[in-house]
Amino acid sequence: MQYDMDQKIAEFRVNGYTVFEDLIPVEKIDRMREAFMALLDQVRERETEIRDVEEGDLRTGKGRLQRVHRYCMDWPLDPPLGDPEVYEHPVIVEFFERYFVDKDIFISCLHSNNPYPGSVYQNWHRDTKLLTPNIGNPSHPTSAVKVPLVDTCEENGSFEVIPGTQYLAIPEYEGKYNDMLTQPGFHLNPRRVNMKRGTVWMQDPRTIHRGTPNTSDHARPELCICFSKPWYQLRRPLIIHREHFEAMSERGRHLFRNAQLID
Ligand SMILES: O=C(O)CCC(=O)C(=O)O
Repeated sequence: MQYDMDQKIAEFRVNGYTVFEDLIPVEKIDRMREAFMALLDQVRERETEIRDVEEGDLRTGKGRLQRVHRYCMDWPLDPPLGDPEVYEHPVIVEFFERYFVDKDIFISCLHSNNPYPGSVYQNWHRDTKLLTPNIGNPSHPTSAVKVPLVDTCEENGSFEVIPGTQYLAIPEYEGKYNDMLTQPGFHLNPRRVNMKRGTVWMQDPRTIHRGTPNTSDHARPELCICFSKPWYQLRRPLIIHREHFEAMSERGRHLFRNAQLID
């Protein structure tokens, strides 16, 4: 599949997200889902209380219950999850190098947010603080590629986003978006990010969004890989296993150079 990268970057800048259809073979995604769900189900069995921080071991499920029937999990680079044809996919890396105008980007998170049947709306929110009050920065120093492991749709809790809100920089609004946007009569034009597996999408964390209820009979797992500018300071370190780091290509080691290695 050929992509018009200039157009994708323009879409991302205009809408605060963009979609690359059919980037990853579906068979690969299906193998990843099987491994991912085995780990996520362990988190789900273990984690019965809502908490703020992921707990546990990467290889037996490092995660948490975020909200009712919605689980976050950090995932390990054990195959088939840690696949260079995903995390160093030339299209994904080129996208972020060009968006950040920087060849020295690094991978700063391997995370996921996964609504199970019974999950409810999240509040409208952003995934980052306002860095420059009253100035809508043309770009943000960190952004993510999301890799859905199932087809996503209105029934299984697809992501909902309000395009174009990434440049909002009014300090008085911060932290109040849900109250503002759910007021009766507030006019909104949100979009659901529905896609076939094998498709990936890029999300500017500033764009206002929320998770939606999963009313289907299956979970909606989705990998999140964050890419950042070289100077970006992480709130919590990305942890990966040394054996994976040592087996990576030169490009892979460069992308994961700021990760904390464990044995
Ligand atoms: O993936 C989703 O459905 C929403 C996740 C999200 O917005 C978050 O947890 O910040």
